[in-house]
Amino acid sequence: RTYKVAVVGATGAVGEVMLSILAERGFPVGELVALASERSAGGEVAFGNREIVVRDLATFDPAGVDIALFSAGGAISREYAPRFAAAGAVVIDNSSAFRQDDDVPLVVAEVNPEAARNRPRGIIANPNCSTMQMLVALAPLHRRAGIERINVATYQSVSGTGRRALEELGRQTAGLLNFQPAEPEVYPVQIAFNVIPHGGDFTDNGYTTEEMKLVWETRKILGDDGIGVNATVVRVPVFYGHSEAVNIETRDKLAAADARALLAAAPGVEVVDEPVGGGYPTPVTHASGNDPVYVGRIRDDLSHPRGLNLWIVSDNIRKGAALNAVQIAELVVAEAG
Ligand code: A2P
Ligand code: 11C
Repeated sequence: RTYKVAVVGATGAVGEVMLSILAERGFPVGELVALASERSAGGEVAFGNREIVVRDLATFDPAGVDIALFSAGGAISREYAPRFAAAGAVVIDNSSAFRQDDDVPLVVAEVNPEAARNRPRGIIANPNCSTMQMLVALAPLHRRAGIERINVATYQSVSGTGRRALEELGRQTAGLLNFQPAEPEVYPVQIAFNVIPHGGDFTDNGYTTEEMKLVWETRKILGDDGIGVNATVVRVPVFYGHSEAVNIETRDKLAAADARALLAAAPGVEVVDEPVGGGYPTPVTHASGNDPVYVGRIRDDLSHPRGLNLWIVSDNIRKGAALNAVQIAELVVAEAG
């Protein structure tokens, strides 16, 4: 059978890639509905080799939608996702609106696919991009050696912030090269030729929301509240692809060579780890536009008997958002047999 699929936020940085991945993977779409705000209603978005007219979410009747992929921000999800679910759709939500709710599963397709089946509210949450790529790589190591603590510093690209941030990086870069001052709008300070230790919003404990998501999303997805996560999130002037310098401490010793072998066999992972120039993944050389989570720089921690270092890079819009959402939709479709 085929499915009526709605993409909410179809004109956004994630939404447009959801559409292309649905087409690329040959998802059984009977009818595709592209939804966004009134501002872009009437315009067109690409779906495979077709153009689809964008419709206004506010006036759309969700009756008959089988699967809805949401990526239009938390406020839109909070308002509309329950309405789509009530109308019978399975909602796969890319925002942070429902991720912490006990009755909403938080699913990484390669890590805890079975969790997608138990969705009492008809909503499945898609994790944050930085958690997503980290856990695709760490879950196999956790299963083998028991991760007790994760220390992570991220290098997150501007596409994670959305289309306006992509434009801001381009505009500031071109401007500065032409001796024009950078005028920050999306970010609080200049992003071009700079790094900013700030992702999301600041919370009461001094950490940012992007940092705290790494803490509790990791525990929920791995089903282990004992894992310690120490995170620093940094925004860097990269268009697509998040990078992460990760140090783990495991219960059992996991040597770098063993970790490399485990990762080489892990679903969704590609190991790029040669100790020579270019023998490691970067956003531009590997991740951007591609599906895998790339892992390199796998090293024993010289300061800790059960410590291990890794460098994890992935396209935040693909595996970090749109691809995993479509993989969840594939899990839902597979349930039907
Ligand atoms: P629109 O293009 O009409 O503003 P990004 O994360 O790249 O900024 O994209 C956000 C997505 O969420 C866009 O598709 C945007 O549509 C959509 N969106 C934002 N506000 C609304 C709204 N009030 N109703 C529906 N879609 C919205
Ligand atoms: C970023 N990870 O790079 C973010 C954006 O919770 O889904 C996505 C926010 C989220 O800023």
